[in-house]
Amino acid sequence: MYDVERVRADFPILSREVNGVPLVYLDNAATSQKPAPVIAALVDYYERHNANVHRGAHALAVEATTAYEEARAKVAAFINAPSPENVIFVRNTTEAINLVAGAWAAERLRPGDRIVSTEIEHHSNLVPWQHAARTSGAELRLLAMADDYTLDLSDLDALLSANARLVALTHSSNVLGTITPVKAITDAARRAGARVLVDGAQSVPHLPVDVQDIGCDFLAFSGHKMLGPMGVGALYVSPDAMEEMGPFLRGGEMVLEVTYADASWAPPPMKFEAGTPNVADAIALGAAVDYLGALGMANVREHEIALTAYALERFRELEEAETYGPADLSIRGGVVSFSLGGVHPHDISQALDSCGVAIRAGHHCAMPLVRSRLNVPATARASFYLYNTEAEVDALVSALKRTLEYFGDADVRKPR
Ligand code: 7TS
Repeated sequence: MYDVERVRADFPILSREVNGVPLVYLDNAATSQKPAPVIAALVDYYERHNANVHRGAHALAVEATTAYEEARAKVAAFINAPSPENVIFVRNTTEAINLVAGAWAAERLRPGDRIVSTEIEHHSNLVPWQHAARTSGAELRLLAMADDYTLDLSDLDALLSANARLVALTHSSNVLGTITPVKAITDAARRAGARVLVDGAQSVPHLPVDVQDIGCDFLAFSGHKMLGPMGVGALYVSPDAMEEMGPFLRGGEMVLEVTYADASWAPPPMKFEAGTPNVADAIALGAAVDYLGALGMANVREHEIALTAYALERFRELEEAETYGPADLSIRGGVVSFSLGGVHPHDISQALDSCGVAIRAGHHCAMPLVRSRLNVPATARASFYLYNTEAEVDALVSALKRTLEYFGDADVRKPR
């Protein structure tokens, strides 16, 4: 039985107050809070083991290198990568995707090739492909969002039919919560000879993800959204795709031999980790993965489905509210984006903050989706994680009711 109160006790920040009331943290799609073992791993590293990795023979260097490589193995096991060498440490999802754009796409794409992405991407999985298309002469095409906030797959085969080389799609939308059928899309892409990049920023922290089951070539995710520290994330690369990648950054650590005239590359993953890496944060990400593994990702997912169901039910009491996302909770993550009549999302989030409730308002770095497909300038968004409770959903809904009272009927009943 999942004991959310026991989980909460591991997160020191959850016991603090904001504006004189208990913090209700519902901005987990932006970043997650950190449990004590992750914070302890950071402190332990700097108090006892700090040294640069892969280059010293002294005791601290060996300890730091061992712990860093153990963390890589933990992260690899967490997503069922075939081997730790298939996991490259990066700063975040954004850097992971840019690494693929710089090290794979820049080498492989030719004029007339096609990149397929979707209308529901975060800017991090759209802007790099706009640039890759522009610089290579490839064409960027997007799978559309259907009216039920899922991807419209009716165009998939047509989009894949002409020189598709890469499909880059999110596993779970940070705006809609939509969980996409990555496995089916990967199967179709493989048949068409295209590689597949999955943006796992909102899936790896929230549900079981198995790269070998999906069959994708790349999986990008951020440590800070999965209980780990900021500044570390990971890119999984399949063995086949790894062979097609040149280096991304060049310099120390990623070389085998260097002469004044030339250089050769170290084998992966070192080839892609030039310079001193983010050692402490990678080790603490390993501690986060241990924590998630002990809870069980299927349990985390179940908890979030129950909480999202409860939140959507309570939202029905707010007749002014409109929520955006699939009705089918089996394909929806713990994200509830909403509008509240005519109240601007930024006003909603400020009013909620005065009640201790932290949510995000804006375009959520998915400007085309919010503006052109949802047809609103911004949304308010509550996003849940493994430590949130039904009582916190109640606090959110009460605060929204108070917000509606404050802004008054005239404002909120404006026709949209
Ligand atoms: N992809 C998705 C689906 C995301 O939700 C985010 C961050 C990123 C990529 C980028 O992650 P980063 O760690 O490189 O910044 N999403 C959000 C959000 O929804 N609110 O703040 C950040």
